[in-house]
Amino acid sequence: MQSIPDLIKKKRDGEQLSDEEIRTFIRAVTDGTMQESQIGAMLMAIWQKGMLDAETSILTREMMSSGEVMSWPKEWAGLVVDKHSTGGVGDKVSLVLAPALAACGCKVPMISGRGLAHTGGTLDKLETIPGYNVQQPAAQILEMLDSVGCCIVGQTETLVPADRVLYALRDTTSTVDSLPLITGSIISKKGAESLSALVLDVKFGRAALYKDLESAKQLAQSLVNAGNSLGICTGAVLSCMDATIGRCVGNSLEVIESVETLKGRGPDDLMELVTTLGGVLLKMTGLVSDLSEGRAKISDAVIGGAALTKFQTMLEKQGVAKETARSLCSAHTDYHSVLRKSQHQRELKTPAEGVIKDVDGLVLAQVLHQLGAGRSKAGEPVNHSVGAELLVSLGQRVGKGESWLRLHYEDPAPTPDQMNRLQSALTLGEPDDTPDPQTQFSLVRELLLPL
Ligand code: IUR
Repeated sequence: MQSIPDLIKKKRDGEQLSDEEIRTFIRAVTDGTMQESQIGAMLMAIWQKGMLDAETSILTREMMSSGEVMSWPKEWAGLVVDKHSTGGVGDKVSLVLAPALAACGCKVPMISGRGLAHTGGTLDKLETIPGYNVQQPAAQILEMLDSVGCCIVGQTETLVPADRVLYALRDTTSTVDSLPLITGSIISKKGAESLSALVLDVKFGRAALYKDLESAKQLAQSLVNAGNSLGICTGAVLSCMDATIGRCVGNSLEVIESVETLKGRGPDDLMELVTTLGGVLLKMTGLVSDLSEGRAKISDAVIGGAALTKFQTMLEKQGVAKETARSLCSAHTDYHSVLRKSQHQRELKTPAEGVIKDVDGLVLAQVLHQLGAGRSKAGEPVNHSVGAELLVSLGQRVGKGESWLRLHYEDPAPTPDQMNRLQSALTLGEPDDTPDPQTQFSLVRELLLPL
């Protein structure tokens, strides 16, 4: 067998690694026999020389097999589905989509992550609900899928241990943004969920990992190839991540907007994403015959209240007191009787009359991060109540001095410089501008569906 330095040299020199060599690499990472310096060198060689699709598929499979792989009852064959998003601002899709899919007959073992840098994480959002426990044993996950159809939980210690080692070292060796390494990391974890179908929400735009549509498409294709190579029916949706998804950013506020959406009062852009991603999954499972039927079925589950009922039951199963879950999900609730409200709010005003042309989601997210809504290092606490509500819509005509953003903050209070930055996120067009509704308000740009 080749030594680890030989494997590093081979990739460093731009050669293709064999299946056996990739297996040796991942085993040595998992069993701790590969030194951190060697792992770092291999990561950098992969970052620089890349991998062929065939290598990426084997890397993904070996990473998946480095730990436990879940198994499901035979009767669920074809029905076990999940979604992964490459990360956004105000991205609360999972909170609505998981229960909507459950209401349509799917089994959704959603394993989610925490926020890092300017992007939010589903687990942080759900933890704003008192009692919600993201850490669930395998037996409870099985029970929840059986009785409710969905759960939203954190990564367990036993799933894909190789990724924990590689991800931490990618962070310290500047090798995060490598197509094969991102692909292996994301898809191995989905493979360990033993999914029937997977949809990827691959974002592009100023608040996304990849800024332009073309590079996001390359990532989408790489993820789709790796998913399909594991036998998961995999599709991707390319969606724009320039502004915010919906009107709320920040953990507590995003839970409120998600529950409002489950009550049929959600913003159009969020509903577009939920129905498209869900529609693609329903089509891939064969529960519907085409995408438009899938979209309609998801929309009915949300608007008709079936998804809200699933959400309420999921909360109870994951540790939320019955009374709290019922209060959150009742038609006319005071959300802040359940979710903590920030101590302070301040409204920002429009500097002139005009049309709302643009809101820079990245700037909003960066300032909110500085005010405590996000974390810079894994494990740091976040302030759940810090956030912002957009009070206007793109394309809306406004007068001078109208409130366009409500900032929710605690300690630290925003500095004058941070207030200026927030204000700079707004771009006003001339009062007689007429924006094209199709290009301005639709987030979904392209679909990459299996044949
Ligand atoms: N999310 C993951 O699970 N893995 C990655 O490499 C990235 C995001 I970037």
